[in-house]
Amino acid sequence: MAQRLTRVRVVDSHTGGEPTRVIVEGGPTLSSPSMPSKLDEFRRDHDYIRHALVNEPRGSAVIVGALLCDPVNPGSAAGVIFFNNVGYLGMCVHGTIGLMVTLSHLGRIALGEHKLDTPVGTVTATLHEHGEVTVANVPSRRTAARVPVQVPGIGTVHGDIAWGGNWFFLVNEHSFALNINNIESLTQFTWAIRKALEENNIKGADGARIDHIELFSPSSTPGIDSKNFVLCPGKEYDRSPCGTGTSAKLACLYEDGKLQPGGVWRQESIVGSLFEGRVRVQDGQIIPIIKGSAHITSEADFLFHANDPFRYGIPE
Ligand code: PYC
Repeated sequence: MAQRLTRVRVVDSHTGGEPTRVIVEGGPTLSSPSMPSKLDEFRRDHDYIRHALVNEPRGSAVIVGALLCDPVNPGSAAGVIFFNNVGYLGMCVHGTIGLMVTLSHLGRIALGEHKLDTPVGTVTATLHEHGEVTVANVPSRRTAARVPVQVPGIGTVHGDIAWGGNWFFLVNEHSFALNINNIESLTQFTWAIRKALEENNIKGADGARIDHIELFSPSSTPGIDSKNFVLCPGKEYDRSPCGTGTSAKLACLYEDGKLQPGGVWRQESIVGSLFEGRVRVQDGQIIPIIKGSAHITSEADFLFHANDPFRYGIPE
């Protein structure tokens, strides 16, 4: 393989325990005119960079990467494409919170509102003091309620299908304790649901694959509305409450008449971190508003030596 990369600078952060790795120097320049076509270009021409940055030996299955690119809409500060161990995300709220705190750490943005273009729409992120960020996400919606799916070895599981910037299957009725000591069984259960959705051809709108599975239970902490466990596309679980998953949840709550504009939904993650969610209804669309915070964990230069057989990651 010809050497294509020599040095890439990244800044790492975590949002409620979920890591984000932002490429701040040395990444590819994408020349396509729209965000979906920039994503296609990244996937087609530079997928090895995704693989090299988030997978072993430099990364791990839990890391979400972010590539900054030129904005496509006048008034937007930047474009951003999020990626993970197996591919690309439509939108990522924990990643947006991490990105904002990273840009502030680098002195590239000031406190206040900034628009960011993503492959699935433009979001508005507001940087507050002390690493807090509010994200007005893409319009979210539920496309089907209480859909039954036959899960081998388990039986019928019911879930809502909703969009929050990625596609989610949201399950309220199950017998699992949402507890950090129970990660292995939660992963097996949600992975079995994910496979059953595929085998039964249960999809999001326009035949989209449902690649995130979300379980809910009441929280044991007073004042917190719910605790979740979210399985991400690459079989890792989200350490944060998952902002796009919380957006999908907010859309379901609004549709069920359980959350009105002005109300607050406090969503706890499986590791105990918190997002605060609200909805705004604009032109008949549900806009989820998610608030969380991020912390910078490192700055690094990744090196790609021509004699390193694993310089672009361990081949899949
Ligand atoms: O916060 O939207 C999110 C997210 C998606 C996947 C991991 N985190």
